[in-house]
Formats: sequence, C-alpha cells, structure tokens
Amino acid sequence: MNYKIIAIGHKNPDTDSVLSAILISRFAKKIFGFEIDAVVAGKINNETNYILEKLKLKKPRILKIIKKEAVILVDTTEPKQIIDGLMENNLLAIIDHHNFGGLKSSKPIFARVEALGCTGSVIYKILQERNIKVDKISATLIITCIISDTLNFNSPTTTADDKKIFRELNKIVKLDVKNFVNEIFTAKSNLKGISVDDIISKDYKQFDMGRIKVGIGVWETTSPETVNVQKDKIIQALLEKKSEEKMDYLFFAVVDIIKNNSDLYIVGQEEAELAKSVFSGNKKEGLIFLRGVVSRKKQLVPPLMDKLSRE
Ligand SMILES: [Mn+2]
Repeated sequence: MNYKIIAIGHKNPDTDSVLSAILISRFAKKIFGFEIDAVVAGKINNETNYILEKLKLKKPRILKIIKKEAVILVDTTEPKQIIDGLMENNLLAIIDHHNFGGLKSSKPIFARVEALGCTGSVIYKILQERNIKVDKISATLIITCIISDTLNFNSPTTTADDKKIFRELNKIVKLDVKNFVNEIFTAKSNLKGISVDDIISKDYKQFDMGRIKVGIGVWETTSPETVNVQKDKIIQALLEKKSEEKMDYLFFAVVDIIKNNSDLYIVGQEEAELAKSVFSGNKKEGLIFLRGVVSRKKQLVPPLMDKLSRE
C-alpha cells in the first residue's frame, strides 16, 4: 500500500487507548499482514508516561489531523472523540470496548467490539484466537490496560475474562500485583505538571445524547482532596469549557479509586436538575457524592443517555 496505516485511539488519550495503539502496531504484521504506526490523538498522561518509561518504549507521536492515512481505530467508535479527517473510505478496522458511537465505513472493515474491561483485553483475545505468542513487554502492556481501565477490577466494567486474561499474562510477567497496582495508581494520581485545565480535560469526552450535547470529564485519583481543594477554580474552568464548546450540559467527576466513589461537580442549575433526576446522591457544596460510582461508561453515560435521548 502506498499510504500510511496508523493505529489511533480517542482524543484526550488514556492509558488503554495509547497502549492499545502500541499493541496493534506490535502485532499488525501478524494480524493484518502489514506494518503500521502507532500514533496518539493528544498529549499522553502521567500514568501512560510512567509505564512507557518503565518499559523503555518510545512515546507515539501526536497526530493532529488525519490526511491520507488508513486508520485502525482503537478504544472508541464515537465520531466526537476522534480527531478530524477520518473519512468513510479510510477506516480499516475498529477494536473497542465501548458502546457503538455511530461510525460509518464505505468498505467492509475488520471490527471487533466486545464488552470487556479494556481494549487491551479485546486485543489479547484476537491474538489468542490466531495463536499469536505474546511477549513479556506486550503482556505487561495488556496487564496495564486491564489494571488502569478496570481500576484494579473494581469498576463494574470488569468481566471474568479480564481477570482470566490478567492471570494468564501474569504467568509471563510475574508482577508483584500489589506493588504494580500501587505504582499505576500513584502515576495516575500524579498532579505534577497538571493545571486545572488539564484536570478537567485530560480524560474528557463529548457525547451526543439525542440532540443534546453532553461533556463528561473524569479525574481518577487515590486522593480526591488533592483535586477538590481546587474546586472553585475547577468550577470556573468547567463553566468556560461549557460555553466554549457549546455543551448543553457539562459534568466532571473526581473518582476515588481507593474507596470507589465519586464526587460529581455541578456547574449550574441545568446540571443540578438533570443530576437530581438521574443520580441518587447527597449534595455538598456544589458536589454530589455518588456512592459506588467509578465508571463513566457504565454508570454516568447510560442513565444520562436514557433520560436525554427521550427528550
Ligand atoms: Mn478503554
């Protein structure tokens, strides 16, 4: 082929989306029969950086716009979350674990979407079915996707398959699990070089819910207070983001990944009313405490989607 083929995840890339693109690049020759480049749709976060440095892997370059590249899309199928330039005729494959976001293709494509805890697990299944041997670095990448995306198996997105895959791969990697989880969670919570705008944008996604535009940001941390002390600035920044991006609703959740609860930030009257009708939680000074809520994909998006797409 005379054009470049890339693997790329969603905007505001998280660890699963970056490592999945890298994993696809490591196995593309064996899965698809050609070499590809792993790229990212934005600056990588501290957690991803940590694991790439630990494994001495180079950071994928940032791609701002898709020009002629053929695209293997990982960790999303939501048009709003993909960088500009993806056309119906340059989509080659999708590998994901989210709800179908509404992509179209002009040709038949390779598509594997499965409700597992992370895209890394979906990739592992593809490798297993093709009897492709997984090396130690790739195994570590998949394990990291699992721990990061399922919050160490505490998210309701976790499946029995994720646990099984983790056990199988840790026979190769032989990690001290407790230590490793601690390293990943510490890197995830690290606020070094992170501004208030980064806090609300690093893990932010837009959704079309019926005709309503909803933005939902999350920040996963072992110590919510390190973020909540900046509450006034965060609410100000959220209000600016809401008007800049012309969102009908904007939510932001600080997820406590040790106690497995969330503080949902309420920026205005509309959000307060909507949140009251779909979530149950106690209000405290501009926040709603959501007990047991840790997953945007399974616990924040579906109730909002149910309510708003009927309007
Ligand atoms: Mn993911």
